Amino acid sequence: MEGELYVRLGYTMDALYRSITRHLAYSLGVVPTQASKRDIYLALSYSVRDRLLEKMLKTNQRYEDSGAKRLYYLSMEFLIGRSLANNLRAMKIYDQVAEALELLGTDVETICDQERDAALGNGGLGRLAACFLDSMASLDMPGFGYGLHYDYGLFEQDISNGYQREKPDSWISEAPALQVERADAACIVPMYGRIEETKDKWGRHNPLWLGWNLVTGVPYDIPIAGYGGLTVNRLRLFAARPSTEFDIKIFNEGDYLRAVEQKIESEKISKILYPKDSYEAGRELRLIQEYFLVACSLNDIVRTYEKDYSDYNKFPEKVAIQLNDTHPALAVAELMRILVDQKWVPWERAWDITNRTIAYTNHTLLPEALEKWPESLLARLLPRHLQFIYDINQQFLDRVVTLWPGDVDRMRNMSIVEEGPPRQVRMANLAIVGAHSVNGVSALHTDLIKKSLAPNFFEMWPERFNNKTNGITPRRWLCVANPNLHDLIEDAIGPGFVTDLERLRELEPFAEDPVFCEKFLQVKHGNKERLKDVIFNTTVVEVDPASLFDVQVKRIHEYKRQLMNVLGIIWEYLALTEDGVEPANPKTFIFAGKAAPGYWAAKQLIKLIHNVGNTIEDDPKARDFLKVAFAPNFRVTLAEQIIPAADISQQISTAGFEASGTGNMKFALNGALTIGTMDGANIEISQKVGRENIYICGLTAYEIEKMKRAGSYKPKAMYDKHPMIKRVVDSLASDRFCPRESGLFAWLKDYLLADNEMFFHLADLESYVKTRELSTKEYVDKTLWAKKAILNVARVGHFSSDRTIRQYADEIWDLVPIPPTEAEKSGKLK
Ligand code: GPK
Repeated sequence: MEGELYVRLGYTMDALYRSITRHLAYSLGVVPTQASKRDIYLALSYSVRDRLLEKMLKTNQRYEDSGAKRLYYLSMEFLIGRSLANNLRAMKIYDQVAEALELLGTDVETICDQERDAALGNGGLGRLAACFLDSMASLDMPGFGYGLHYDYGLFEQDISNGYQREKPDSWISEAPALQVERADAACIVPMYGRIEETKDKWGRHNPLWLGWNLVTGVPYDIPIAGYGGLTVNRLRLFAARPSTEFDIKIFNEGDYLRAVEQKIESEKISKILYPKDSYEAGRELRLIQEYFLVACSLNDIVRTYEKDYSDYNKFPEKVAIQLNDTHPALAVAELMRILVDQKWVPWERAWDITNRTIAYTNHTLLPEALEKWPESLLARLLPRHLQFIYDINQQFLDRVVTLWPGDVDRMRNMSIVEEGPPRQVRMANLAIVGAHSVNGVSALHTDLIKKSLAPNFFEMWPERFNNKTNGITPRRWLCVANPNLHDLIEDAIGPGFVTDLERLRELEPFAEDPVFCEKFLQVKHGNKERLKDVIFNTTVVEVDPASLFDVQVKRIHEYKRQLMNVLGIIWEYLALTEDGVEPANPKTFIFAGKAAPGYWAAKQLIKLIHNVGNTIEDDPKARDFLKVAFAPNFRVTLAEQIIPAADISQQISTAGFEASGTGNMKFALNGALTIGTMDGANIEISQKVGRENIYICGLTAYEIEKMKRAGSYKPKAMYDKHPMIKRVVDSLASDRFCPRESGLFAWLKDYLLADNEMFFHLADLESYVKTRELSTKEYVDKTLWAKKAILNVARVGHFSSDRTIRQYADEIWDLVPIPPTEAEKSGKLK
């Protein structure tokens, strides 16, 4: 039956071949024999896009017919990476395409390798959004992403003499093969202007927002294929363009230059992704971006709703809006403004609708990442929204006063507007007050939200707070990234686990099967060989696949403690070269990650990693046992190459700081063992895989918090007491790792020994180093290692983003799947 269906769908090798050659001729204007790899990549992408768009239209029709509720995921970031191979796997045409490409004298891997990453995100938060889109489509759920169509994604990282250099990432050239422009669905966004206080014909207070500037939002749709290829949802990204109406007016007034200036100003809005994973205080353009996303999205959502309904009573039953962090929190004010000012819904009723529609996910407790915008900026940019924020706040504080009369501290603490100077609007408070659900992203993180971030809100609305532990899509992080492991598992337990990841449990007995263990280790070795080439081609460092690959890849941030990893490496280096203690197995430390361009300490760490690596490489006593490689330009595609090759996954954040982590899940799914602190989702991972199959070290969040409060962390005392800690820290203060750049790392000694050192590096160092030693020792016993790694794979199914999305759908969104009809399944639908 499958064969016949493929004919109807145009998914056979023949049909795909014809489609590729047609696109070569008619979309690109080249003859097949003269086509470059890039041409073939584009022609294939267009062929895939044709088929996805067809399914997207059918999916949309199915949703419309069902009248089902829809979920809109508002996010400033969607870190998609490459799409082609992922789509070929989802549509199950990878093999047919491979054959068709052979006829064109090339191969599918080479062609997929032509694609550049869509890096429309910084890290975890953006990649989570991309995994969620994949899961919603794979679960046949009407869930759609809304984001910004940045011209420039996250910067590209070059390394020069160990220092990070940033280069712009012009993603836009890649976009046409992935998306369709939907000029028909463009919208107009007002900003700036003033309020005129008027009265309506009944004499009621009627403020008018006048004199605004207009910007046009042009949507681009990227099809998101669910696994199996029948449900295709869309990610809608808005680009800012000058409003033609406004333009024409100025042109007509004869002010040509001002009109052109205006045009350039408007287009700035979607020009670039801000490269910081916490927000940029006071950056006006960033606030404009956030508002632009919210305004375009809500316009679209309301328009879609109005196709079927003439009043707003059913809005919360047909629409759910999830805010990915506070970046789109202005949605609370914008939805109120639309309902009250444009749809004439009474304020109280509008508030009820808004609250029942919107839900908010918090992703961090870091104080510097909590968004606050100056009231003066909002007054200028969004005067009408600010009025709604005041009204919401007034109403809310009235309730607080009734519940806790006279508790001024509590009021000050909970107020959406923070007393100045300068007075600021707290976006987290706005989101918590405006949403019916507030969720954290791991059990520990949610607990800390309740206890330390927002205890007063939790006391007021305990039922509002809930946990949704993050997950990752097994389609990308297993099928695409590690096809050989996928095939090995499928041989063992049969198909179906890719959409039902808990079924990996069936692998458990194979952990005792020597033949399976041997094959498992072979797959890992193959992946390490593949990574060896990637590293050699980008760094000229030659790594040995027989060594233990110990990997830490993620944003460079003090709380993630790449520095503690380096201290561990120096410890092992000194032990080896000065005390003659060899590691149980040769080790390769692999790092990758970007530092925010303005984050000095993070950039110094990149330099330190390089210099420590060079010192070791120059030392004949050390170089056969230890090696350090920093792979430049970390991105989704590099993660897909590194993670399947890892033996050890380092997840060593200061407990209480990493909200969840998702890299930890990707590594475990690919059979790496975790060295980790009791932070974020590491805790839940350890519960699932079993304490004996993970290396846990360091203080707990509770212990850290206690020491902080008591002021009892005394790193200098630890340095004085522990000779090895002293040697490691002193080596940094010396020029040992910077012989040609004297004094470069001296600051690190002061940093590490300061009583107010926020991230407790030295407090965890000894426990960490011991744990590393144990893991290296156990690595030597291949049978033991394979068993533990396989048990990690077998028991990590819980962390599929399918599970996460089901929980969001059941517990927050009230969203149900709308599966393909029989006609869609047979491909007979016209
Ligand atoms: C959290 F607040 C933020 C942010 O601005 N960017 C970002 O990537 C991450 N995050 C957390 O740091 C991770 O612990 C978490 O797994 C991820 O968001 C997804 O929830």
